[in-house]
Amino acid sequence: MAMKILSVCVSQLALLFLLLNLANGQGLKLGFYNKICPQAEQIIQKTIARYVLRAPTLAAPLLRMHFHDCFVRGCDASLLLNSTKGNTAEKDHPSNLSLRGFYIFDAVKEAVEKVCPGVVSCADIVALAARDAVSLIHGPTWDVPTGRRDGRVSKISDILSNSPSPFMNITQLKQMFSAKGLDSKDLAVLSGGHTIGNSHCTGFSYRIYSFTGKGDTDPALDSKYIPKLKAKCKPGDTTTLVEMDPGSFRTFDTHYYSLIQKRRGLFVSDSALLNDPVTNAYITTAVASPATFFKDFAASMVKMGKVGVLTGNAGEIRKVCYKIN
Ligand code: HEM
Ligand SMILES: *[C@@H]1O[C@H](CO)[C@@H](O)[C@H](O)[C@H]1NC(C)=O
Ligand SMILES: *[C@@H]1O[C@H](CO)[C@@H](O)[C@H](O)[C@H]1NC(C)=O
Ligand SMILES: CC(=O)N[C@H]1CO[C@H](CO)[C@@H](O)[C@@H]1O
Repeated sequence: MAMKILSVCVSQLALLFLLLNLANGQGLKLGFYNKICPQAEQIIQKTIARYVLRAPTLAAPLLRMHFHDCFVRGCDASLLLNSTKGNTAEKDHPSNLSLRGFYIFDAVKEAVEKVCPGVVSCADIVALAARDAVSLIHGPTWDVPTGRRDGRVSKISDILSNSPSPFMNITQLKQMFSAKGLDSKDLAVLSGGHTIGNSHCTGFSYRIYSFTGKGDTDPALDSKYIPKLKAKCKPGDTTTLVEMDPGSFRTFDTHYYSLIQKRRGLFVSDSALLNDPVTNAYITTAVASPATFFKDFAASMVKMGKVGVLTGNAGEIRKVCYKIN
């Protein structure tokens, strides 16, 4: 009898551990491919370097891709799946406007498949590519726990409730992040990704032309910055790209945080970091110590890379990244 109770307890404990592990991405480990495809990380790094060294602006979409993948259905490469007859995929949501560089994953996957067919997941490729892209433009580098498996589902309808929008205030942003197990510090740190890359005017033009619908401007923006933004974006412009961190949009640094301090964050969601004690204090920390930001960014990226991952026998290893097997 005692034995029986004990074994029930043990199996329930095992189940509990399993659930906890799924939630924390504990099925991942460093060097998952060391034995089954020892060249994997090097092939990925080389291929990413080939693209990013030729066109450094590609580092930004590669970083952003990992964020968008992880927030919708976990880091399972669902973002890379094409729409099919009867299903519109995440990729085809209007918010994908600036998601570019999907072809890079096709090239990376092809290079990896040649050496180790059917072994390396697209989800791991997305996570490793983000790391490699950031370090190639002089950002931090970090070890990426691997062993993610690829999802088989990608739905446009999952985007709205899972993706933070540039129009969100601090309360909404904190909610979106905490729904993924990420805290206020992670929010402040990962927003630092906006130190590189571009935005379309549509992400912020209401702040300079009609903030409350009355031809007014956002009081949270430095009034001296508004004419500069107006010069770049005419009303209704949906195509022009603006550097999010003007002057250093190709360099991974802490200049993004200096901009926010000057009330020149481009999105409402950037400015919003001033409105919470934790995120506000982090801006000061990052500006004072780039080394601290680099270390924190690495840690938060690893944490984000564990969100909702599929491991073990879940999902599959796709043969090509844009469609399920
Ligand atoms: C906090 C919530 C976030 C919001 C609301 C947000 C929103 C946006 C928006 C609206 C754009 C411009 C898209 C366009 O119009 O072309 C953008 C670009 C970008 N985001 Fe975020 N983002 C967030 C978090 C992140 C995170 C966590 C990362 C990565 C760690 C990231 C990395 C990037 C990068 C690198 C770009 C530039 C992409 C390019 O140049 O192609 N963002 N983001
Ligand atoms: C699917 O996506 C890839 C990019 O990842 C693209 O090259 C391809 O043309 C797309 N369409 C189809 C029908 O495969
Ligand atoms: C944030 O936005 C939500 C939704 O519009 C609103 O209900 C809430 O009051 C806002 N919070 C802050 C702190 O502005
Ligand atoms: C890169 C990419 O997949 N872009 C797609 C984004 O969504 C629109 C539709 O809203 C498609 O036309 C694009 O091809």
